[in-house]
Amino acid sequence: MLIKLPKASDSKESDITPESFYLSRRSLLGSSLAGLAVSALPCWAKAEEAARYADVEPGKPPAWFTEKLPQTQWQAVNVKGEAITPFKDATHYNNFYEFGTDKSDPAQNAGALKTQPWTVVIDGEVGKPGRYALEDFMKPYQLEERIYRLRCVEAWSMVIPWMGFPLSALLKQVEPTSKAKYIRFETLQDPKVMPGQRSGFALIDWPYVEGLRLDEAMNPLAILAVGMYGRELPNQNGAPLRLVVPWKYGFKSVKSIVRISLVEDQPKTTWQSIAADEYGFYANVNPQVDHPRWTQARERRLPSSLFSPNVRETQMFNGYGDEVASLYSGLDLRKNY
Ligand SMILES: Nc1nc2c(c(=O)[nH]1)N[C@H]1C(S)=C(S)[C@@H](COP(=O)(O)O)O[C@H]1N2
Ligand SMILES: [Mo]
Repeated sequence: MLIKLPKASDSKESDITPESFYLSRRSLLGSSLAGLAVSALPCWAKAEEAARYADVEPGKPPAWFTEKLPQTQWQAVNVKGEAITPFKDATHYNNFYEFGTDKSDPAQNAGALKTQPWTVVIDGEVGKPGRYALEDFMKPYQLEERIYRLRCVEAWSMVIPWMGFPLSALLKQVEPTSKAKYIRFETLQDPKVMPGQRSGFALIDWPYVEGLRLDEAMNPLAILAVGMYGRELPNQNGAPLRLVVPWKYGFKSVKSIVRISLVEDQPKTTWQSIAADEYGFYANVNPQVDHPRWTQARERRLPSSLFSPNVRETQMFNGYGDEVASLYSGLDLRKNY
């Protein structure tokens, strides 16, 4: 991954809170919270929220998604006072190498990906392996909305409202055996629609693979997302199913998942295979452990430009230390980067 980090400057924060934006969004979705939400809004916020809502392109959600929306509970996790990244930035500045290596490639090329029907395979060390149509796979779970920071290893970041369900709920469902120590995720492999898989970008041994230790996967912050900004996931963000682990660098959040395996040994992940000295298995956000080629102490919060780089200090575990630090007690985070 290449990077150009602008010089530090004052960061600008929007004065709008994610909570109020989200409640107003709810009302537009026609949820049962709508009445409450509108009356809770400070009147000064309304114009800007309407503008933000206008930024979200409506998706064509599958029926099961719309059915699950009305009961969706939302939660902004440790992002108070930080603005939600505009939809346009979150959907036009992406890493999804299957669709090209430029940030604009995924938005341009991922439209060709067909996400319905979609099959997810559960296998390995589980009592209940299976092969599911996505709508059946989703049946047991209630959607939740989680507003999280996303910190890429390239030192840019966003704040994204995801919709999904806890990975722990899936794990309970599939009954890992006593041998299961790790969870391994695999992205779709389809060179016909994924130009990155046919190009000469031979560094990557497709499919894209990521993994977590089982106790990390059980942490309540880890979710499988099917939506963002109150709609289903745009293809460039990993439709129809992606992982979100907000205390880790973005590359752990594997997109367009087709296979989830419980395994005994630590899976060999894509970025480790490319450059093990630069991208570790843990990949916990850590401002004290620099990437060999750049500092991780700071990040550019999108939207960011040369004139307004919007640089801020990176937080340990991306600001989620209270929730996850105990997973790593006794582990040398310099060695296990
Ligand atoms: N299959 C797959 N998943 C992927 C990637 C990828 O190239 N392929 N890029 C990762 C990286 S480096 C980041 S930062 C995030 C970006 O997610 P976003 O585009 O939704 O912001 O997706 C991650 N998941
Ligand atoms: Mo990334």
